[in-house]
Amino acid sequence: MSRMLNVAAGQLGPITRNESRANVVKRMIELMREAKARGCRLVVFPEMALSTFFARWYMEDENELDSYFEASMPNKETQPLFDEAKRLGVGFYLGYAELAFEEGRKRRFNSSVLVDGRGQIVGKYRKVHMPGHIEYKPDRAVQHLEKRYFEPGDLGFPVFRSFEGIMGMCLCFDRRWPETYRVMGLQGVEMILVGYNTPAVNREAQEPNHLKMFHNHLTMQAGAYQNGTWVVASAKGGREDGFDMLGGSCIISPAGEIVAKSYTLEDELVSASCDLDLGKYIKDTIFNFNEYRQPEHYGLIVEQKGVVEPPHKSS
Ligand code: CDT
Repeated sequence: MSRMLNVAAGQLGPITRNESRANVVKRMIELMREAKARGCRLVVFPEMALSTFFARWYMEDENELDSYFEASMPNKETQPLFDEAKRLGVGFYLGYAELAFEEGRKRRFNSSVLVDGRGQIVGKYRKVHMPGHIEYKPDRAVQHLEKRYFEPGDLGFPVFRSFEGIMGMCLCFDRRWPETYRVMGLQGVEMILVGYNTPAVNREAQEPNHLKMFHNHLTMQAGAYQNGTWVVASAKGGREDGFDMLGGSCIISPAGEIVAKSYTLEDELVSASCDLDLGKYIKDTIFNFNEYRQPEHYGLIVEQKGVVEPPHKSS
């Protein structure tokens, strides 16, 4: 049986603060229809795809904050996406802000779901690596309050048998961490789906802005190659409420090469025909985990969180 999977990254241009979810969903449905016309069976949308990137604003009003969250998935506003998936036979990955009522309390996660071509949820992921800060920082040109608004995910990095392959998910900042890919790599992942919201301008770090795109692709290409997996990455792009978002959506082969890339900062479908068996030669040779990994030497990775430098030699 062929294991070719035509996939697409459904990049979204800016979503303004006052844009309705209904309108964003309409834009996504347009991309799903284009994906169908190109023979794709899966479309990957960005992180928090239903709204502006609200973590750039400090909010104290809980009702205002809740207005960006989904208390169920699907819900009235996102149901048309699920209906369209079923109608077209085109699945999707959707990043969204999740409001959960668990352990007797309100919990907020930065989440994604994978939906198959029957409109059924195959799996859910909750973002593990949470960037930014908790308190308002008056010295910062732009706030990044994900740590305030979301708990770190509690589901780990599960993979799912779907689309005739082994699919995994992560979200934005997760893509910069090798652990993200390796935990899924150890479960035989064949395609990792990632949505992201990355500011195009680095206002905090002292580095040239062009490095933003370089690091975006560098980390994902390395993760793909070192685990012999496809990576399908979907960005938010363009000037959103006065802030430039990076774009740069792409599809990366298990050899680490970008095989398709966005050329605008707007709604744009980036597609490729992916052989899910392509990663096998990498998994069987250079990154044959069973043959070459030495986990007995990797203890520090899970035992220790931050850097512990060796003591200075006393003279
Ligand atoms: N949304 C998100 O995770 N953005 C991060 C910003 C990191 S810098 C605070 C990213 O990796 O793009």
